[in-house]
Amino acid sequence: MPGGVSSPVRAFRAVGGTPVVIAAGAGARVTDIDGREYWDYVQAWGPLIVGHAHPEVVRAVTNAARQGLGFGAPTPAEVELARLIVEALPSVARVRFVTSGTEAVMSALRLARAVTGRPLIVKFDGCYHGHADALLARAGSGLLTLGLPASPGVPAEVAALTVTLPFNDAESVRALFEARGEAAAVAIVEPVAGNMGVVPPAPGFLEELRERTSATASLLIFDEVITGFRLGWSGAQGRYGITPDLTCLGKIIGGGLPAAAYGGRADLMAQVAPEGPVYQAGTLSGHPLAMRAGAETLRLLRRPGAYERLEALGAALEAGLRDAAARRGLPLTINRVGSMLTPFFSPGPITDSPSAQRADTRAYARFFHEMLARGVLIPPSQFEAWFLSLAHDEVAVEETVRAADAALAQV
Ligand code: KE4
Repeated sequence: MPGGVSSPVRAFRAVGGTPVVIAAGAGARVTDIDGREYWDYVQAWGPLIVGHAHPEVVRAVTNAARQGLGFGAPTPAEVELARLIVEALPSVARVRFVTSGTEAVMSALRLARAVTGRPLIVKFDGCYHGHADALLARAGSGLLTLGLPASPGVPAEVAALTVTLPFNDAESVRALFEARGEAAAVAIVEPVAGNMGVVPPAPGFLEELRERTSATASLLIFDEVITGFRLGWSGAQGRYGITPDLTCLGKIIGGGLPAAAYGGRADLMAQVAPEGPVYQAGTLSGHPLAMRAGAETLRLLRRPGAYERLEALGAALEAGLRDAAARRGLPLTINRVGSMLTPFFSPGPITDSPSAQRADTRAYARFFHEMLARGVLIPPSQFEAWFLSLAHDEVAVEETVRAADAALAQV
């Protein structure tokens, strides 16, 4: 197994040391194979918003497993989850399930290129949308120049069809769409960035993107793989009042099991095979156990007060970390939206990838290990989001802040 892991970030390369190997999770805590317990802010990178091994989710999945482990056929569970998603997201009239966020984004981009007949993809520096070739492209020398491969194995011809703009830069959006809007199939954005660390949209940024894509008959994709059902029942699009043409979902909708989806306008989704000509398929798409885990998770999130609770826990953790850093006289900039946050080791402000990149990653690495030693597992990278769940409580936050206060003294 390259790096000894199934996904690079788990290898602790950004913070050094040997990755912890997790044996079990329960609520807001995980236990490693040596029996050490941690408050968990990785939360499997976002899906476990109701906590690890929630009894109602485990019971539902166990019962479903007794009925079989997949059929490659329509099942009631996928219809149930589809209905919940369509109910929650007014912009999503129809939805197709796939197995990973990468697959959701890859499929949505193919659909956008098919329905517009255009080749160009616009993405934003610091946003991550999975590892499809078209999205492993980085900005060329100038804003309007061709993209360059961001990984070996991505042909230059493919990267050249992806333009990367600065996140939160409405002026670059206006300039790009003025110059090349007629060739743009789609713009894709994390409406709240989570993959450069948490960076909220600047006022007017998402609005400019919506206006420019509409004005040039390009499509707008919101990649809500992280923010979907994280930032509210209607995700970031509900929180910021922007209606995308297509939305990509993942993580929370599978409740920790492999499930993702893309969906949106009925006229666009009608182009997806077998109804339309745009081909996309998947052996494990709509897997009944993942559908069941997702439906139970969303049902728990739909209960009154769930998002208020997540907001209160996020605010308490942010305040505690901020106070601890102030006591130590350390420059910590905390970006938070709801129950996702990132403390940057930087005076800030952190509003885009260049400013995020200026954070002191060595300080973060030392902080990471000091926290680990005190029983708190935070993401092993400065450029990821910490997640709170409904299983976290005031005790978890107090113990985390106490650990951070001691850890910061060692940074
Ligand atoms: P997956 O293919 O990993 O299921 O989803 C890709 C993806 C798409 N869009 C957004 C906004 C995402 O954050 C992701 C994946 N997120 C990373 C961590 N930020 C997953 C962790 C990993 O790569 O191991």
